[in-house]
Amino acid sequence: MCTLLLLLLLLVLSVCVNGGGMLYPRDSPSREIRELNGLWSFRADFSPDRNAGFTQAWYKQPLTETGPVIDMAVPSSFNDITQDVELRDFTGWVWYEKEVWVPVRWLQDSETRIVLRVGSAHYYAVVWVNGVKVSVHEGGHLPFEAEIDSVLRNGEGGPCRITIAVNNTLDLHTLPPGSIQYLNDPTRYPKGYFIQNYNFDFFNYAGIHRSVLLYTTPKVYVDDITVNTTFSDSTGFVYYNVSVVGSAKPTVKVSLSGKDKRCVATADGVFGVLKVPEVNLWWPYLMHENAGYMYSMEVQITAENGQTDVYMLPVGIRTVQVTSSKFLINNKPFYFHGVNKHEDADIRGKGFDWPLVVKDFNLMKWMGANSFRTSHYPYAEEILQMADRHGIVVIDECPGVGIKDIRSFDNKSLDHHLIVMEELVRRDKNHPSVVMWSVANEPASEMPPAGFYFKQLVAHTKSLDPTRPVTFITDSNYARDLGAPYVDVICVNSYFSWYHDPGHLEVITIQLNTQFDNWYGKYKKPIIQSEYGADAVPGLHNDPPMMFTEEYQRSVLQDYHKVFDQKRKDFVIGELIWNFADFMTAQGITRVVGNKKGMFTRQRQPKAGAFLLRERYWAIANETGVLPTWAKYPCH
Ligand code: GCB
Repeated sequence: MCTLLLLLLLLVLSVCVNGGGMLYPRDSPSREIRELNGLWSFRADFSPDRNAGFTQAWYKQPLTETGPVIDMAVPSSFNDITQDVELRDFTGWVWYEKEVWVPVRWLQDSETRIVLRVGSAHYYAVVWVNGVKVSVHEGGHLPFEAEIDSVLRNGEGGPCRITIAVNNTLDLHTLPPGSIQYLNDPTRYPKGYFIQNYNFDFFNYAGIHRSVLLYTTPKVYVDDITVNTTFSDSTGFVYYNVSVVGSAKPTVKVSLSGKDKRCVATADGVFGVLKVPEVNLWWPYLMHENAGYMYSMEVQITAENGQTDVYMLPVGIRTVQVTSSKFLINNKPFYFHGVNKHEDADIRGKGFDWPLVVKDFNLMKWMGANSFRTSHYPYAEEILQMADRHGIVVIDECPGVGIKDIRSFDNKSLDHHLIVMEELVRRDKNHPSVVMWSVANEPASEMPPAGFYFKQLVAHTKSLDPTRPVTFITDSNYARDLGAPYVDVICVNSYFSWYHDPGHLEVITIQLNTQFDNWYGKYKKPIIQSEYGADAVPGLHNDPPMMFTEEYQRSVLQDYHKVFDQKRKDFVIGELIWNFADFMTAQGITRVVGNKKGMFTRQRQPKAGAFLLRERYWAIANETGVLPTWAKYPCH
């Protein structure tokens, strides 16, 4: 009973901290959606200071009237769409524009609220509707919105012109940090030459990466919903909190239906609890034959004037808990046998693409992967929805990557980092697949400001969501890491026989044993090997193994696995391979057209390592003995 009351209290507290909502747009009897994906007009601002678009106010007129435009696909990164090397490597403002007709019925009904939503634009974005600025957003990988009905209704009619300027310049106070470097030596560089430096190992793809859409709600609407779940014996409990805008005393009706559409629980009021008899818990893939069970929660609000709004939220009922040596889902030990990913593919770069998403989930399931980390930034909401439905467990990482410089620990950076965590938790808090927040990847956590920085960051994240553990990914020395005391789970990256002692496979087992014993000895917290691996150029072979061959990659994995198999009896709770697939990086002498540590090529064809991991992951899953015969490897 105490736990239940505590959950309710935490729920109310967490909602207070979160403020306004960012619910995924869904249609319903009271809401409509219009996707604006497809072809947009596009112009990169090649002026020396990249500022001509603003000084000449390109947003005030159709983009074609400002100069030459090209067709651009949305969503997509713009970098690999043309044959132009300058556009591929462009740094600065690019301009997108689309004309759309807004349905007259939306405009005529003054009780309809019209919202423009951008799923993600990398990195800064400014949005105008018919030349009127409606939104400015800083940070890629997360959605932002603007209410635009007043702009549309005050206009002169005709199609609505949406202009979005996007800037891919990172600076030291953004996540991830980067910096522009002017190279002024006229004997070596052209006049005005500059480059962008960044401390992370993936190509800085840019543009409008996720869907742009218009959607409607009534003026009185469900602004946010937060759910927390638990269970006792066979009864599930869904604690919910609904925030409503536009009505002081709305009537709120909530109901929960199972997969068969039958209603299993109802409740009234802005917050409360749904009691679910004979609950179907949300279980991870391969841990239960009915993995990824999702209920549908319908929230219906009615205002004093009779106006109603309906929102349907998918809900999975599960618990998460961390002990000194275990990660528990629904009170059962969970072992992460999974992958690290990137949003990355040929041509579209980081642009959202359904065929790619479905293929990647099929490959993960083929491999027996039960989890992934959203290295090194939040992935599209649709990917998390897939993870919910397929029971794939997610470590949800914010874009805190490349925090290597002393200046990226200053107050301005910290403030921005806290805001990004707020946006991330606000967006992803209701996904059962998300079991842990990662606030950063490989920061310089031995630098003195790191102690204060991570203490604040972890505490803030826990105040936003008291129900999930928090971590960051470290590659520091266990004895000098100043952030590790604040995390719930230690996540360590190491590349023995690759970046250290390259070519010496024989060091792996000894160094990995030492790594685990040191970290566990000091912190007594469960450990995930959050990255390990080696580059393999597909089709390159050598026996005995040599670096960059498929045989070497396979051998590195095998040696790591020997140690995992010992330590997972004790306190190692997971292994995430770096990386699921090859991915693009900046050009440099250690990268051969990108990072080749994938188990799959960038085109998603398996390398030798993929088959090894497949054997291993299915074997681990079978140890639990819960799988019916039909699900056992090799199943298809
Ligand atoms: C790491 C980073 C990851 C890199 C990887 C590598 O430690 O977290 O972003 O891509 O190593 O391959 O170097």
